[in-house]
Amino acid sequence: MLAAVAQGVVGLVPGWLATAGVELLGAADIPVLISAILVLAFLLAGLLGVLAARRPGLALLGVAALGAVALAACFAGPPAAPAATVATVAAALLLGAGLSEALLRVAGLRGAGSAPPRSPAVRSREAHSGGVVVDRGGFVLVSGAAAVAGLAAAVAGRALAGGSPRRAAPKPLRLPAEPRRAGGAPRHRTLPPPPEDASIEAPGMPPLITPAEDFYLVDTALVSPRVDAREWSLRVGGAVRNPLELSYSDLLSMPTREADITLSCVSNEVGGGLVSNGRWTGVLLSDLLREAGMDPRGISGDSAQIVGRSVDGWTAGFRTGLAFDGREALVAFGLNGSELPLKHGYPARLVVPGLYGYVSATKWLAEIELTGWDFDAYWIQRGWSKEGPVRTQSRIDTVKDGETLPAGRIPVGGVAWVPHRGISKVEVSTDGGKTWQEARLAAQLDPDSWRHYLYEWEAPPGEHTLQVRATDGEGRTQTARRAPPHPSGATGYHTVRVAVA
Ligand SMILES: Nc1nc2c(c(=O)[nH]1)N[C@H]1C(S)=C(S)[C@@H](COP(=O)(O)O)O[C@H]1N2
Ligand SMILES: [Mo]
Repeated sequence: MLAAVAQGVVGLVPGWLATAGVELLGAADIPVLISAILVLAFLLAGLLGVLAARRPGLALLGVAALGAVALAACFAGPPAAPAATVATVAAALLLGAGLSEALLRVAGLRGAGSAPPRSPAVRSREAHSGGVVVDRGGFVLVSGAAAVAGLAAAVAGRALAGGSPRRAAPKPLRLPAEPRRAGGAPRHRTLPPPPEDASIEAPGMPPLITPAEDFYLVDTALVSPRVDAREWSLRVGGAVRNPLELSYSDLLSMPTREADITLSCVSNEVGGGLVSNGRWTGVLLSDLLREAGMDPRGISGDSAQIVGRSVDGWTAGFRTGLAFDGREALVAFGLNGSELPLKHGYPARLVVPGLYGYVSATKWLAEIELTGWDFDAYWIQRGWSKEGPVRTQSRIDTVKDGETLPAGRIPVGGVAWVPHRGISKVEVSTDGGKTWQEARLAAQLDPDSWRHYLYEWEAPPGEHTLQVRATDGEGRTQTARRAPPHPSGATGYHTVRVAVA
């Protein structure tokens, strides 16, 4: 319920606030929402608190209005069970009322029996208004506590929603049987297991393919939309000659393929964890677009952008040409051999190698619309840059900042990525960037995947500053210039300080 209200509120939060939240908290996602909820809950609770003390009738009206907004938000949003929704809203309102009552008592603003002594100034104001007066401390206490309660409820809501049976391991992906076509290419192209030499084993090294349950998570949905695949359909429309509407089984009956693609978030700080590597199953976006009567020669001003729209109205958009330049842009419905997990976009999502998620990777995909470049999608409206190509990045995983390690051989390794250009070289510095040593690279699984590297460091005692830098498949080394995630992705070298004893 709170999540639905928050969701409703979030849509209304002005871009500067959302962006401020993002810059403050680093992830284009939940933190923004939570800060927005906090601010709003704080303000509303404060206002109602003041009102409750002065004009209890009006405050009740306010609470009723909030209830109405909550109900509206619940029903406006993605499917919710009506009876359960009404019950939760009622329960939440009662709880809220009880809580405010308790808070007001604690703050000494209500209940004559235990009224603490008041300063003369307060008492004179009290005399003026002819009732209980809220002093500044009380205001802050009431609204602060209510805000914290609101946040706790939101977090609990998300945890509860995620903890329900649907969270259970996603089902194995079952594709329709291969139709017999003499000599034809296989309809469902799968990949062999990753070769041994594509991974380097070392303590702290992330697995080459990220398990679905460890895959990073970023979205604006406090609770993942629950989509019934049997009722779901995907529209392909806008400036196309032959608009389509495909059911889930229509989609799985098209030629499918597996692809190893590293997905990352623009909000990822240098060295951060908002990046993962998945083995995706899906239909080539270009196949789908061709089916809809669109081909690379047909791209016009009206069809310059591919916009993905989710069942909950979130949008992301990128240049149409990118679907046709040979990269494996997918409408994906499988991750690591299973159906997409609910929180990663079940039943289908977009994955475009080389683009940050916020411009491309629409989860809970409902519609693909070909439109003009002038349309600004969700995060563009909130001040993030329009194109969103992934920056070349590398991360040290086997050594943690601030660690103390015994002198001797220390494996310094991790991952480097830049879909869709691939990684050709990784270098490690153990003297804060003065000198660089080439690291051993694992075999490249796919240019769209991150690549393991390892440097065996003979570490002498002392304080050391380790750095890593990667060079892409076109020979360009990542920039040392430090930039924050906003507006187009963090740059700079991941730096780790260690003491060797
Ligand atoms: N519907 C929807 N899709 C979305 C988002 C969202 O908020 N809503 N966030 C995007 C962002 S910013 C990123 S980085 C990726 C993250 O995908 P993941 O959570 O599966 O890792 O999803 C993208 N797709
Ligand atoms: Mo993101």
